[in-house]
Amino acid sequence: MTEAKHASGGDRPPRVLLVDPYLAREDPMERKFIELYPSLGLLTLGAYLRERGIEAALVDLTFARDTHAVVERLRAFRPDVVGVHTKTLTRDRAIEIAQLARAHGAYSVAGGPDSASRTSDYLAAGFDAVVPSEGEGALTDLARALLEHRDPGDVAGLVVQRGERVHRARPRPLLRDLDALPLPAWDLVDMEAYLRTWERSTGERRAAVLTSRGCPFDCSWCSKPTFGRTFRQQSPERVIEELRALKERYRVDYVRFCDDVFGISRPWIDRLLKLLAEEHLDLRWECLARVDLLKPDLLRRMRSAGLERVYVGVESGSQKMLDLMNRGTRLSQVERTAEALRREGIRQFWFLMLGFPGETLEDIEATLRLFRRFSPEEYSVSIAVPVPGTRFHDAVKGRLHGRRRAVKREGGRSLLFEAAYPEALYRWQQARFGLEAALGKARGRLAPSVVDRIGRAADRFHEKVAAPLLVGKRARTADPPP
Ligand code: B12
Ligand code: SF4
Repeated sequence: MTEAKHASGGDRPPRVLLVDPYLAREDPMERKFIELYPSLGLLTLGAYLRERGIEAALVDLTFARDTHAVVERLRAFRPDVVGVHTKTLTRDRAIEIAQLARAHGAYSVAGGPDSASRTSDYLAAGFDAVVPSEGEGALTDLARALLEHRDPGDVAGLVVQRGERVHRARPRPLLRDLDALPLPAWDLVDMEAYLRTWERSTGERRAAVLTSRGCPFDCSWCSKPTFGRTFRQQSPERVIEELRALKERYRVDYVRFCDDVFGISRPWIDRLLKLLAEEHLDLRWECLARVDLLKPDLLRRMRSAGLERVYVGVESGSQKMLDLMNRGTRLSQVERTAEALRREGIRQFWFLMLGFPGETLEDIEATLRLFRRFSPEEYSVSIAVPVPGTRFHDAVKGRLHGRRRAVKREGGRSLLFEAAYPEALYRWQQARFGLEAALGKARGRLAPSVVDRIGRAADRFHEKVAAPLLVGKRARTADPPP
């Protein structure tokens, strides 16, 4: 453990510097889908600390060029604790920040999804501690413990290195009442920079809101390192309070609900929609939801309350694959929802996945047919990523490709394990979805016969040339499902 040099006890409050190491300019996906929001986890942590008399500052590297701002803040703010939010994408920078913290005599703690799923790696790489679950209570107690010279290893919810051994303090129960959380401390980041970016690209002032924590479903490939299979939600009244604050303080006119799954409880969403109508907040919004929850009558009411776009995890056009993924959805529900969305004029963004164990070329064709039938306005088709801690990962861990490659090329663009077919086949299939999407958009502008001719020619090329060439010798007929 590093002694926090600045922690002298006495009267002054503890100081915590939070860091978001995400640098948008280095994220290849960001250039494609410009989606910038400050981390709600950090904003809530900051607000929670302040409410308890702890001084909190935040360095948000999203718009930065490098980590210079962290060094400046370390010097000026002289924190007792530096708390870094972690994602796989930002792992190296998070570790660099832990080293900077150490050099400035501050205690470093990591939290967020990546450090939650590989806690000991973060400790070995230089972090003094990791909070692998909910951060509010743990970070508050850690800051106080350091100032009072108590052993951080005794703070519930923390994981620390003790000599050769990774020591897990007793677990901390999750907060029971999310309504008791303060509003996010938006003033800790440059909200105007985010809102201006959105205004430039969409004409709207967009902000993110979270109404729940966790997800009770159990898809085989889903990694839920921080909250596991738990689920808690704020009251609709508390959600309205946050929306009103965003509207009044920042003139926000479009909201992204960032919940893993929005509107899981029907009475909850019914109440929220009623309040939205009564409050006349005049917001447009988007959310991510499941096809089994989006009943047509609900979609109509959501539309009237300002819903513009829904992200849906369609994943596959094959019921067999949905079952293997333990998705818990039926193809008939996908069809019903896609039709209702189109009827209501709500944009649909489909998530699709290729390469999941058990998938054959016929299953991929079924997905493509479904895609062709509904032509969603937006989509993302990724190659299945086996994330550590998931049943999918367990099923393929004996045939993962090298770690360096995995870390460098993660994100659904590369094949990270030995799947049924070679990577080139999946890449080619992704290109077919791209062509299909372009044809979908061309419908209405080009004569239908021309569009169909192009589509059939592409299918023939796939069957006769590409597929036989690309399938190769490695095709696994009996791919064990997770
Ligand atoms: C909303 C969201 C987004 C939004 C907003 C991102 C943002 N700035 O927050 C958008 C769409 C922009 C987005 C983008 C990306 N996202 Co995202 N996103 C989410 C989502 C659905 C919710 C995040 C959230 O707000 N959670 C709620 C808060 C309260 O939880 P939290 O952030 O985990 O924080 C709590 C604890 O983890 C802990 N904690 C967190 N940080 C810290 C730090 C310290 C010091 C401590 C003590 C505790 C602590 O305490 C917090 C409060 O209790 C999660 C899934 C999920 N459920 O977490 C994925 C998720 C975080 N995203 C993910 C990814 C991969 C990305 C992208 C990299 C995608 C890409 N470009 O390829 C980008 C990165 C962008 C960025 N700015 O970092 C992955 C991360 C996986 C990983 N291991 O890295 C997740 C887990 C989804 C998944 N299962 O794959 N994302
Ligand atoms: S994929 Fe979505 S619905 Fe499935 S377990 Fe994960 S968060 Fe829940």
